[in-house]
Amino acid sequence: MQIHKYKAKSISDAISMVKNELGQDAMILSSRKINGNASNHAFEIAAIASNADTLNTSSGHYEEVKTELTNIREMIYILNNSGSFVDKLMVNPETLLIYAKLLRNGINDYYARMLLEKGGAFENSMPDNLKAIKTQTLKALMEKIGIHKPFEVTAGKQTIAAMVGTTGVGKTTTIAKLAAQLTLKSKIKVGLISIDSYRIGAMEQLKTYANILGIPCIPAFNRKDLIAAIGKLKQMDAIIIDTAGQSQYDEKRIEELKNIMTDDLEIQSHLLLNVSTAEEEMNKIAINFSHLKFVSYIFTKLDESEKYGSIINQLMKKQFPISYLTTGQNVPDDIEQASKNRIAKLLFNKN
Ligand SMILES: Nc1nc2c(ncn2[C@@H]2O[C@H](COP(=O)(O)OP(=O)(O)OP(=O)(O)O)[C@@H](O)[C@H]2O)c(=O)[nH]1
Ligand SMILES: [Mg+2]
Repeated sequence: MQIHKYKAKSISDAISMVKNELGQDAMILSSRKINGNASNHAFEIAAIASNADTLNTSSGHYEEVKTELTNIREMIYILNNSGSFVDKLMVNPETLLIYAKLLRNGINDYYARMLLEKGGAFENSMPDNLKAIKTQTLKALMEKIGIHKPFEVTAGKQTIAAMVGTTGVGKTTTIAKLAAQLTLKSKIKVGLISIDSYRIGAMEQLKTYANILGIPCIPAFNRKDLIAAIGKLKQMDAIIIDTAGQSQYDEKRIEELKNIMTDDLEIQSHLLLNVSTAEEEMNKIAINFSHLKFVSYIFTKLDESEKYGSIINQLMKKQFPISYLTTGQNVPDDIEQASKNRIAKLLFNKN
């Protein structure tokens, strides 16, 4: 396998030289800036031709090379389609790897650029190595996102939380996980209320969990019932309210729920979002459910996705913090209190 080296004034020129001489599928092994002078960058790329001779080693190695090749194609695509942003990326060429990783993770292009910018990745003073750029980008992310802890009990003050969201997003299961963890681990007294007059059996699901835990569970079909149920549970440290799943487009039903959980009851709603929901749809859900004045996001079903960009995109919008992440169907284990470190890992797609 022969390694060829190419030097050029810009990385795009160097890549063109590689493509011309070694073909479209040439594999780039490394790229580096060889002149620190800001006004006169020079780049060196090391590459090999991608013919069968170079790939006839073990199948493990072949797979590795194939992945690398896909990544290189993706980077060439990014370079060809980023307009003047390419110049910024090339101040520290390692930035390109991070940028590609963010986009692959489903991070919105706008936020990917913003985080890199805020992290100083385009500054000449930034050391051109992956670790330094990643650390700064993560720092930029951490400054942008907020964490909420709904059940940090302040002495004498009762917490009333409600889980709201679209059908099947995981509201009832999440309540069961939370009720179990709060009751068993945190020794917090929890009572449950179910506002679901739409689905036969909805109450039964919640009641089953409540019976196992030995905690109260009360149905409520209207505002009067809800006030009475809250009254019955006034000795509890926390009340968690389950609500019927709503379509984000069914404004009438969202309004109905708002008329049951009126502001004076001081209920803190949390909006559950499935991580696999497309960004545009997630935006609509957040906007339409905002009538319920939710105070945090709970992202569900992380175990069913390989990309977590949707979480970062939603949190970067900065309106609401995140409280929990759910990672599977097991009650009570598959739930985690969100933390900045956990979200930081998700940025680079580590679950
Ligand atoms: N894989 C996975 N499944 C989950 C998770 N959370 C909930 N589920 C599953 O999603 C399905 C729906 O969960 P529910 O808790 O009934 O959802 P819901 O939001 O209460 O549904 P409605 O009351 O019908 O609106 C069930 O099969 C749950 O086991 C999760 O984090 N990961
Ligand atoms: Mg439910």
